[in-house]
Amino acid sequence: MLSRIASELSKEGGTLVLLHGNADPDALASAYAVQSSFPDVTIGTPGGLDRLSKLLSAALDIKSQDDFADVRRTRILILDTSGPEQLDAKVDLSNAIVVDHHVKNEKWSGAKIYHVDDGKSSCSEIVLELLKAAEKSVSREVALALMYGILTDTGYFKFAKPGALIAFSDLMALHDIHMDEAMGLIGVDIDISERISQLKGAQRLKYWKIGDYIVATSQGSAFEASVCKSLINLGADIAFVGSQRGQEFRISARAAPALVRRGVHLGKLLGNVGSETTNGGGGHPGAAGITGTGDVEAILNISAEHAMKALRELGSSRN
Ligand SMILES: [Mn+2]
Repeated sequence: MLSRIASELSKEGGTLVLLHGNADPDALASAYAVQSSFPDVTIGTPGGLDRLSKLLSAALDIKSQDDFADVRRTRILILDTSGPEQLDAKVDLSNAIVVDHHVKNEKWSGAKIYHVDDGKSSCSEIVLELLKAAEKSVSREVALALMYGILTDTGYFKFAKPGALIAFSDLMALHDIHMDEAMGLIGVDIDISERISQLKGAQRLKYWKIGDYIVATSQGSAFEASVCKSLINLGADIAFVGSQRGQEFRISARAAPALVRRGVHLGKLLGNVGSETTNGGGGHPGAAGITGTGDVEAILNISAEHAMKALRELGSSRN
């Protein structure tokens, strides 16, 4: 299948690569590797690039375009996109090659070629195999991009399948790329005002111990979600960070992933706090928020009470 895709991409007329909306580094790295290896490849991003992809594109000077209406190419190659609804563009599937690592999706069955390998942690690994099948050499820049795609799609190897580590180590060895270079490819420096908010959040921290668990609250004036994450990194299991603006308050909440796996749902929890206090709360299991009118300290305390009750019901032991 991969050698058939390689021979299609080598034919005349060029290829328009399309990526899912808010394209992530795995998608962009995959497209860049194809662009560097096959003739006349344009990268189209109908739904734009996400924050990290913008940094990756700046770091490696990867050219892509949101608007490709004027681009005339013989074939379309869709990468890293789990379904047509993720594409933000209408395409003629009968002329499209789809390469993906998500679960097989019947909606792609109309494609000219559909290569899906959900045994892979990233699309970058599949594209690396494609380049090998086509006997293309992998430049240092392409290697770095694919490594970054693998890193970000596996949560820095936390969710990596064995193949991701093998592909990554092959790329390291190929160009003598060290781990710190691959990991530091994108400078995600946190702005000083955000770091000061995190430090102030730690300064104003209150916490409660419930068995083996810790619930923390804090107050600030900005970056509530980022302060929450830093409190979780400091050791809290659940963190609530709020700010007051006149009569209005805003609170962000985060829970450690292990607690989410045990059934804690902060979105529901803050939904309950909201209906008790006639404010609007909700969100995901591990990340939620509540906004409204009232005293932020009072709402933080009520939220912490709810969290402590949830933890007691869970049983106080981590195991
Ligand atoms: Mn991916």
